[in-house]
Formats: sequence, C-alpha cells, structure tokens
Amino acid sequence: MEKWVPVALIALLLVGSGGGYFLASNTLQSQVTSLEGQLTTAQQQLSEKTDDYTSLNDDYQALSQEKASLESSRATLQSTYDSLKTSYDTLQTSRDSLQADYTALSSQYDTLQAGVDTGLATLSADYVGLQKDYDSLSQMLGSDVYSTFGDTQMLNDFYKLTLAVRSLNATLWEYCNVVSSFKNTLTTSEVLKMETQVGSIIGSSTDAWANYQRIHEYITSNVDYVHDTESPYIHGYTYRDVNGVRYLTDFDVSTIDNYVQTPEWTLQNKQGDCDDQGILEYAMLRYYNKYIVGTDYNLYLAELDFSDGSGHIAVFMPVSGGQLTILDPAGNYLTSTYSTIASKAAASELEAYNSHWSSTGSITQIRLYYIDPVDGSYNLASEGTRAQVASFLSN
Ligand SMILES: [Ca+2]
Ligand SMILES: [Ca+2]
Repeated sequence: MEKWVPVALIALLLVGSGGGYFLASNTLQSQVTSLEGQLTTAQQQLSEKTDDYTSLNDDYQALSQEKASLESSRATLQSTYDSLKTSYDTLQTSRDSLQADYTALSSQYDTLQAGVDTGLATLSADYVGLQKDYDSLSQMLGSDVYSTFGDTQMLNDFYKLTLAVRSLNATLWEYCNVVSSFKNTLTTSEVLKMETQVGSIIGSSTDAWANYQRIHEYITSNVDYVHDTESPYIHGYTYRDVNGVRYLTDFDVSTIDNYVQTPEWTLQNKQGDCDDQGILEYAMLRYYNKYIVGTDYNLYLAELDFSDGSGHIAVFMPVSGGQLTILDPAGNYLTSTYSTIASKAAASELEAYNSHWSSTGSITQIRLYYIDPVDGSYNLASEGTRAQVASFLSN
C-alpha cells in the first residue's frame, strides 16, 4: 500500500498541473513557428545577397581582366609610339642633313656652271666670229676660183683668217692640253697665289719633309676628284698653197674630255681631276720651296701613259742619291714608310708605283716636265719607260 501512495500522488499532481503545461507549450510552439518563419526569410535574404555578391564578384573579375588587357594594350601602344617617335626624329635629322648637303651641292654647282659658262661663252663667241669670216671668205673663194687669186685684198684677208684660226686653236689647246696649259697654270703669278693656303697648312713648322706631307694631305683631304668638262679644239686642217703661201681652206671643230684648271681655281673650288690636283700640288710645293725654304729645288710634273690607253698626272720629287719621292694627290699615293713621307731608290719606287696602278695595266711611258714659272715654259727633262726614267733619276 505504501508503495502506491507516492505513485498516486505524482499521478494526481501531473493531472492537476496538466492544463498549465498545455498552455505554456502552445505559446512556445507559436514562438518557434515565428522564429522558423523569420529564419526562412533571413535564409532567403541571405541566399539573395549571396547571389548578388556572386554576380557582383563575377562583374568585378571581368572588369579586372578588361582593365589588365587595356593596360597591356596601352603599354604596347606607348612602346609603338616611342619607337615611331625615335624613327621620326632620326628621319628628321637625316632629312635636315640631306637638305644641307643638297644646298651646298647646288651652290657649288652654280659656281662651277657660272665659271664654265663664262669661259665657254668667250671661246664660243671667238669661234662663231671666225667661223663666219671663214664661211663668207670660203664662199667667195670657192675651190674653182683659186685660179683667180689675183685679188690682193682677198688673199690678205684669207691669210689673216688662217693666222686667226691657228691662234684660236693655240688658245683652245691651252685649256685642254696639260703641257700647253703651263703658260697659264704654272707661271710665277699663279705660284704666288698659293701663299695664304701654304702658310695656313704649315703653320709655324720648319720641318720641310713634314710640310711636304702636310701639303699633300691637304689636297687629298680637301679637293674632291671630279671629271673634266668637254673642251672644244680645232683639227683636220686643209690647206691650199698659192705662190708659196699656205692658206687654210677647211678645218673641223670637236670636243675633247679634258680641261686644265689653274691651281687657284682648283684651290677655290676644291675639286678637279688628276691634272688639276697634280698642278695644284706642284704649284704649292714650288711656292713652299722657293718662298719659304728659300731654295727652288728641282721638281717634276710627271705625265704617265698606261697600257689601257688612259693617262695620269703626278708630282715627282727627285732626291739626292738617286732617290725619288712620288706625290700623287688624285691617285692617293705618297712615297712613305709607315705613313711618313720618305724617299726611296728611284727604280724600286717606280715599280711600287706601277703596282699601285695595276688596275690600269701598267705604266708604259713617263714624261717629266720641269716648268719655269717665269713664263710657264717647260723643259722635257726625261721621257721613256719606267726603267729609262729610273735611270735618268739615278744619275
Ligand atoms: Ca683631265
Ligand atoms: Ca682637269
């Protein structure tokens, strides 16, 4: 019995308080439901935010990539621009330099053209006048009227014409033939015109050999090699002899690819071919020897014939003991030892010089001229083969 009392009591208590528990349980349930609802809403909101975030993050990643790509493109463009700018600057510099060269060349050309025009215009005028006289006289005389050469005045005029044509040819020859040019190109007055330039080249140096080399190198460094212009000359004379007098009845005029400049002209215009450069060097060396050293040493202008038919001009300086120094500005040759001017035994030096000119075959003939600057007259000191001229120089 005692055992059932507590059990019954507990059961009663449970039943007695049953209504209170029921009420409390309902309230909690409702709160849980509300919280569950709130949780669901919050979960939905979180899910939406997560979606928004993912979308934004995707956009951000895409934009980042696009930005990196744009930055890379910009760097490439900048590099291309820099490279183009450098190329443009280089081109601009080249263009300016070309423009300057062109301007200088134009000016040189104008100067040259003016000189040539003046010289040729004078010669042409002389020639046209003579040709006119000659044509009218020729017409009057005609080949079949020589038997009537009784008109003294006509014969006198014809004779004057003959002399005038010869004189014109002699004048033309002085411009187109090296040896004939000496009376214009290597006179004392021409040699004296070298004073300023020679003084400037040697400065205060009194070493004659060093000064010879300085003069030579001044020309090789400053005078450009330029081919000659064509010069007119007269040839093909036909004569008729009447009473022991020679009358010119016909002649031809042609041009020759040779023109000999004065040393002054070559110095001023800084251009010329071998004869012009050789004559300039000859004039400068003669000036130096005679007016600065005080002794007008022997010096030859050498005319060379090559086996291929061409020719050349250089300066030969004979040195005591059968030695020779060759100064050839246009041929860029100087007798030297380790780049210092020297004199060498004539025979072997002529062979070395011959090797220098191997592109023209060989040197077949040499003529050595000594020019008297008083009037440009000359003395053909030696003429012959390399061996013959070497023998002359060795004596
Ligand atoms: Ca020439
Ligand atoms: Ca010339």
